[in-house]
Amino acid sequence: MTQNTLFAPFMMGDIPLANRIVMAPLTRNRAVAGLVPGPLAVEYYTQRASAGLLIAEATQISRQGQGYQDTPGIYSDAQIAGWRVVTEAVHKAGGKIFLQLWHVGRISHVDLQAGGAAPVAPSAIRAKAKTFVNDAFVETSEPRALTADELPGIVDDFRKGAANAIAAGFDGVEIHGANGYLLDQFAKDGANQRNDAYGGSIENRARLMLEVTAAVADEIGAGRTGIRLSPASPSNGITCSDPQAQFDYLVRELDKLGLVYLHVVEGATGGPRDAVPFDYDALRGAFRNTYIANNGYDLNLATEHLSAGKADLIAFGRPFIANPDLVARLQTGAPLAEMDRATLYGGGAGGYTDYPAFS
Ligand code: 8OZ
Repeated sequence: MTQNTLFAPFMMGDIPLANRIVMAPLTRNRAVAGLVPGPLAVEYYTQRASAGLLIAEATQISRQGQGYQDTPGIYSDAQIAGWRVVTEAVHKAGGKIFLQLWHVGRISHVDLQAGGAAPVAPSAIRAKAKTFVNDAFVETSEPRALTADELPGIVDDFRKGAANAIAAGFDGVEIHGANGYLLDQFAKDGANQRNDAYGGSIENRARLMLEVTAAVADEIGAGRTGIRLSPASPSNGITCSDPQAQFDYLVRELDKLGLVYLHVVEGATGGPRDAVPFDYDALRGAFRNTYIANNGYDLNLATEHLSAGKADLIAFGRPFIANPDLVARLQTGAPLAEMDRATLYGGGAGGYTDYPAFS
């Protein structure tokens, strides 16, 4: 029998991975006091360490970058210390782990912002989207437009977040450039109506994402810097009139920085893969290093896309929630457990660390 490449080792730059299965970042809203990942997070990630690469959940780089209750941060000493326990446990279990660095932009609420301030965005355009705060789903707040002289501070917050992630023992970071959050808001004209150097043309809308990525790569090395994009996803009420041109340009420029990977959500995040026609092969072709494909993959599609050379690694999100041993289940053909939606966001061990391995 020929070996399915999904289960074969892979060198991601100079980082050896045990297989080609990636655990996609998943928001679970279970940080403890101080927005620190607690002991349950240690257990949760360790249970899933047989993935070739774990990408830890979206983690805000600043208080301003938070948009939901109980998501972890990477800007305080306590948060760094909390993450260090996670990375040590995952490494001991033989896994590799990156941290996803996050600024939500307009997908936030005044109750999460210092002094009840408005969330920040490229333009003062409210998202048609909900967030989760005070234990309820609520409309996002009206944002205010960032001034140009505030943008270097945001770049610097990403840079510090990356340095902190390395101090916490992560193998690298993934910049969250997807799903309608700050960097995606700048890239897409439905949220970006600026008329300065950060809005208008394709080049201008790409500028903040490229500056952030260059700063992070400069801080920790391009070999430890990846990025996630969702060119065609309408997540969090985002729209774009020219996604193919925008993202063809962005990926060409990102490639010049020598990033270790490009992680692409193909289609609508968590939804149809073919919602909007989009040529993902063009992105793959424009990027020389590792291409991670995500969204709606099962064993068959993953195997097909790896053998056709359409991707190097496949990221699974939701299947990892109820299947801590997803790699073994896919490899042996064991059935996959279904996740419980009611315990996705917030709470304790229930629906988080109590999904058993297949026996
Ligand atoms: C689900 C709920 C809250 C946030 C993303 C970080 O979509 C998220 C997220 C997902 O990237």
